Amino acid sequence: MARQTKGAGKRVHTGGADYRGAAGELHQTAAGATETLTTAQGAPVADNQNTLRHGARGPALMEDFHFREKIFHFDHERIPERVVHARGYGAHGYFELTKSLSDVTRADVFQRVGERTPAFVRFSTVAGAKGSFDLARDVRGFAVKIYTQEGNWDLVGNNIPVFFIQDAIKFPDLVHSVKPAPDRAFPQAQSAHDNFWDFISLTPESFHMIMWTMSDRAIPRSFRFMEGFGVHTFRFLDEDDRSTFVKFHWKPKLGLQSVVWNEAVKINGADPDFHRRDLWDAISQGDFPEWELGVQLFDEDFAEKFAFDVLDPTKIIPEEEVPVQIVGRLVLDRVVENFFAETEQVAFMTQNVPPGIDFSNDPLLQGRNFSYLDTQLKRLGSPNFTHIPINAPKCPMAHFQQDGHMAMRNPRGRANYEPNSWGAEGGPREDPVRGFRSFAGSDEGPKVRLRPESFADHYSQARQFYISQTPIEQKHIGDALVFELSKCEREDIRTRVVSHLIHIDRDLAKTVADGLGLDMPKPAKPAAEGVDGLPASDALSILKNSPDSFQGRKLGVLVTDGADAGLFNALVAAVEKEKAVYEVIAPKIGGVTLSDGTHVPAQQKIDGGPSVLYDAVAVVAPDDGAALLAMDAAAKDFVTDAFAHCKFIGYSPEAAVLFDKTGLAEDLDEACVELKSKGDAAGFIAACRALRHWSREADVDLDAKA
Ligand code: HDE
Repeated sequence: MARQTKGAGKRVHTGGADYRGAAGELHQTAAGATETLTTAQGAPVADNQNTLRHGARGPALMEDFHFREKIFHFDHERIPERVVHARGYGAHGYFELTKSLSDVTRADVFQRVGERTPAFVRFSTVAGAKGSFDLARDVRGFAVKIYTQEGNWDLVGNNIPVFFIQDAIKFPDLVHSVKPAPDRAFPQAQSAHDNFWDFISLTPESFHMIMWTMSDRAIPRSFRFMEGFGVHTFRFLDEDDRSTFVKFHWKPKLGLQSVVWNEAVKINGADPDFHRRDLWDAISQGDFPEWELGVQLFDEDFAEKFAFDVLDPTKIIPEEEVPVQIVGRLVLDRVVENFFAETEQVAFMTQNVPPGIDFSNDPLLQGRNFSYLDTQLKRLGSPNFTHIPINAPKCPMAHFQQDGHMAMRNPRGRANYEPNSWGAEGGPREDPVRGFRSFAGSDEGPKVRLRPESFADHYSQARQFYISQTPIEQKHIGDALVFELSKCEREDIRTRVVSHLIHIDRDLAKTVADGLGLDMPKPAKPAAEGVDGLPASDALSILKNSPDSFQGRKLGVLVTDGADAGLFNALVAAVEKEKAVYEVIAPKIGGVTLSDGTHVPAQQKIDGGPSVLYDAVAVVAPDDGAALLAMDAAAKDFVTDAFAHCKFIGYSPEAAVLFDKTGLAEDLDEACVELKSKGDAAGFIAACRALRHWSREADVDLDAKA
């Protein structure tokens, strides 16, 4: 006290009790609270605003255990993010069996039709860090944990059915190449750079997957509108341990949909959380995302006959050759209570399979079976990560594992070993009948490091994927390759990529070479002669599997004061009838007053709600409102972007001035729908079921003229 110079002894402006008493503010914010704040040890806290000090302006005191505990805990809040798939978003739900598979597997989850088994799903991007944006051009993780009555089954899949590499030993190289370069630490969450394409162009087995990642599959509109795949060939085992090969597919109930690249780039700025917000909103609004589980079942004979090796994870089995049978559905109906506890701490592991499901010899899967357990120890810090509620099985568990960091469960009683002679009190025993049994494979051969010959055809299925796409989808693949390679500084890398594309499709290779201003190189030397004439497979195209429905999609309605109430209300009614949603975008977030005097709150101010956030847009404004919009840069972007991204645009007649001001008036097409009266609203929303007016792209993109 003696050394204080300012305010010494006054006790009015900084002292805990006096301050709170004087300001009264804290008492107000505490109003309604029913719980007392405590330390982690349970001691009630009297003052959470000020550290304990020797005098109001004096040094802090070590004995302030509340302060020290709080800061200590804060300092340790972070755990290592996932090395890959760091950015992700999860939700709870259930798996419901719709067709029994008891003839091919004894897995308990596939026995009883109608039974629901709890599930947790985490979607993710691969390359970016935890804080990166959602609309990176990237593979999406689609990891499902099903809490079966015979242990957790984790199907740790992606939204693309093949992978870049054939052997797990290449995974660190692949991931290093796509992640930020070690010297400069950029670029983040992007594959458009030298290191990635250097590795790819030297790894021809990656080219099938490259076709997928350069397609619109890599920029999905929503997690809800993408497929999921188990990728590898797995095995089902029946009661007698007879094996059937199986590939797993998740098919979205609302169909497939992606965005376009220019849109993705802008969404990342406008709403970096676009995908997680979409999932959160849909589930919170009761519009529960749903997928069907499909299985492709085949035997050794088929595997022998099939043109490719079923153990090669860079290959699919076309649905035309082995149909996908639908056997269940996955519904996400509950958001997490706490992101960290659930989504961040969830530990998926390919090796989590219940009795009746087993691995194949796919060398990627075999490597993954080591990696996922190993990584959990690093991230979660204790072998007891299965004690965390999100990872704990929901069936009875009994084993002799004990102790370790953060142990929540330990063996009861005296016996912590087995065999023992303590009888019924001696703990659990093995069960050869119900227990997990592995497929009795009889593999043999020399000890070698050798890629099988049967893995050597790298281009035929890439070509099959490419020819299965609609022309606009093929154009997007070409555009994506040109974009990505134009970000590579080294011309030899660009050239080397094109030298592989020649084997996939000559026209595609030519388009990319032209787009880059390159001469056509010589073709790369293929590792094997390809299979000629694989037929197109419609299942591989997004647009051939479009839903023809606006359900689950979002309309953005840009309005100003005085907007026609009848038209606005008719639009809202049509959207709701379609089971879609809408957002109001207005000059002020406070909203607008419609022509009939009703007040409509806005969800977005114009600058915060660009049209890239919506599947279709409408502009409803009277003369003066439209004139206001026509001078506003963000409102003009709203329309020009919607137009450039081939979206359906509805507009009240007065709003046509926006097209004049943006130079689009001459170019309007049938997907720009004038809404003369409320009677036109339903027709406009019905037209939106096409989702995009793709033929417009030819008029708005220089690359389409090439
Ligand atoms: Fe993963 N992968 N992976 N991966 N993977 C991880 O596990 C790995 C691969 C996939 O939401 C890690 O818990 C290796 C294919 C998803 O938590 C790690 C190889 C497929 C997720 C790991 C692969 C996947 C991961 C990082 C090559 C699709 C996110 C954190 C052999 C079938 C799961 C973690 C979640 C995560 C290793 C290849 C899907 C490091 C070694 C192929 C969806 O263990």
